[in-house]
Amino acid sequence: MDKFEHEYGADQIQVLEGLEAVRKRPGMYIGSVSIRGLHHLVYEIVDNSVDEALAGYCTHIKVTIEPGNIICVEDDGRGIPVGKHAKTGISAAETVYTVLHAGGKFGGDSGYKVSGGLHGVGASVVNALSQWVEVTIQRDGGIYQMKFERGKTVMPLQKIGSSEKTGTKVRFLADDTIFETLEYQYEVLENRFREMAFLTKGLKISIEDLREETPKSATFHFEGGLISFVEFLNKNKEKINDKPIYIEKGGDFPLEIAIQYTTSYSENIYSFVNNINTIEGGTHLEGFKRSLTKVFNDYAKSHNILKEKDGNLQGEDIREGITAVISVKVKEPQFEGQTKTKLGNSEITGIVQSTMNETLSAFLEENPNIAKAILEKCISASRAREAARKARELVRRKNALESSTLPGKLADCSEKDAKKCEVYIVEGDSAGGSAKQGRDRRFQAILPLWGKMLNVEKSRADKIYNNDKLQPVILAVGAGIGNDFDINKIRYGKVIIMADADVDGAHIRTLLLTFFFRYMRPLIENGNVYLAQPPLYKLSKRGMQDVYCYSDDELTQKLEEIGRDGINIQRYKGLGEMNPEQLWETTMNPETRILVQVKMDDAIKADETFTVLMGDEIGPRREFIEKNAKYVKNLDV
Ligand code: 0RA
Repeated sequence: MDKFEHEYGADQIQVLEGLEAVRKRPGMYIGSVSIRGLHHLVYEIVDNSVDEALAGYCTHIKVTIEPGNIICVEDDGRGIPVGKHAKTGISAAETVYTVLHAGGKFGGDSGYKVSGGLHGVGASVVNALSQWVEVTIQRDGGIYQMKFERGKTVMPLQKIGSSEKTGTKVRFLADDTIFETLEYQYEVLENRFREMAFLTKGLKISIEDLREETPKSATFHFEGGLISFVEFLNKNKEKINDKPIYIEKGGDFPLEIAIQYTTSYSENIYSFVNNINTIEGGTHLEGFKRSLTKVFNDYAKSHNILKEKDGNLQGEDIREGITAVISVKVKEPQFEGQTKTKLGNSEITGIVQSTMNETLSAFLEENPNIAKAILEKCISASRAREAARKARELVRRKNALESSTLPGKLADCSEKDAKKCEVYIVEGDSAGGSAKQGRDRRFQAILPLWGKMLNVEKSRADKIYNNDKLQPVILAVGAGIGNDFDINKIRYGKVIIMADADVDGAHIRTLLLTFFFRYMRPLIENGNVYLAQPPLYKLSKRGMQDVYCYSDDELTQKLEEIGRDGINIQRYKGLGEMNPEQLWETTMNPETRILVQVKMDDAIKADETFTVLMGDEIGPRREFIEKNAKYVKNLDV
């Protein structure tokens, strides 16, 4: 044994039991053991360094994905304290890595931890779920190091050299007996670190992926903070106010807001509490919306842009075309909702509202041209909403007159219980025909799509109601759109998009997803939207049953199993090449098909995708589709 005593006292036994509990039920601590949980490990470690940056001591965080999926996170903060912890008798650093929820309990609290929601479970959870962890600290003139295996200390903290620098470096290899995969997705990590850099003005975060021969890397550093964030989100859109409106306030409830209007018709508001994306919104978002509605209405009235008799503009009119990011810091956040991403602290609504009222109304007074341009857009939004309501009524009346409210092209199923029913939305006539013949008509309906797809990003609701291609989708789903959408009225439990595995298929898929995202969002949130996965290859050989492969990896694997002798490989270019039986067997039979559920968690990434795809600039679009033809598979990461 080395000179550093390391005996297990009563406290330590408790510690080991604690980490054993994490290994037994990893999902309780990091959400899941899928790739999402794997990425979470990295966020946990990086969050600790971001806390050090928020405390004002760290300027640069460097993340490296090393060959073999080893993660290295290095910061230039003060270094985790190395002194002995009074109660446990072991170093503070080791305590942080071995005691559940021990982080942030050693004085010098920075105040607002990047914690809460799914985050904030701490370094000890990462330790418990890793094959090994190695922590190197530079501090107090020395270099210190400690090592762990599956949560157990194999080398307690010891001095291994001297250094005048300070900082913390953590390297770890996640446990492959716990996680489904250890293959980190560079793009997912890159997106999260970009977001973190936007949210922490001045902090530099770099990421490098050394797993392949040509390394990938990026560095994010935004002096503009949320202003840069909003400019990034709007980079392919036409702006109404060139410079985002910026609101910042320190004190007990630090608050930062950036707002920029574009000529698009969508509403993109992202909110964060302690750097966590509050996808479900909450009291801070409520305060923001109330203030926005009130300040613009007051300004419009007092400047005679809106007459008293016109009544008020609705919140949704004022939010048309808005891109905004709201970031608040709350000391004891209460997170509610299904995914624990909804802020519950009721006092925050009023605080956000009053802070924003003051700054926003002052801004409008000082910038009358911008105020006028935004209000003109709000007023036409209000007119369009009225027109949409009329169009909707027209559709309803027309439906009431016609015997059936269902679109003519729809081949419906016989089952009446919506939960058991599925509708396949299929592009093109030949695939639609095969699907109609191949389906199980008891519970599977087919809706073929025809004609040119409307670009939903650029269209207001009134046009969408009257679009020939989307109207059948609206009628088939049967639950309305926009604010009228009622998830309880959906006619099918599964809405399945079936498109070719090529660039055009990716395009139609994205257009439909955009439409669902913007106009039937609960359908995605509720998990009703799926993507069918047609096979890419068919392998046939005399005396052997046909084998289908759904990816290139699977093809390689199957070829290895079967051997290449006398084998015929058919590559499917489209759904139309399959006969009804094959389509049923490979893509529609619930026993054998693969369905990918579309998840909406990562709304920012999806919105960016949609914006690039649908936005005004055609150049980046083609390129993007080609690069990301398979992106939809990553929606749930
Ligand atoms: C000084 C005091 C405290 C933490 C740190 C430095 C520190 C921790 C980490 C974790 C990763 N990098 C780091 N750099 C510095 C304790 C502060 C507290 O308990 O609130």
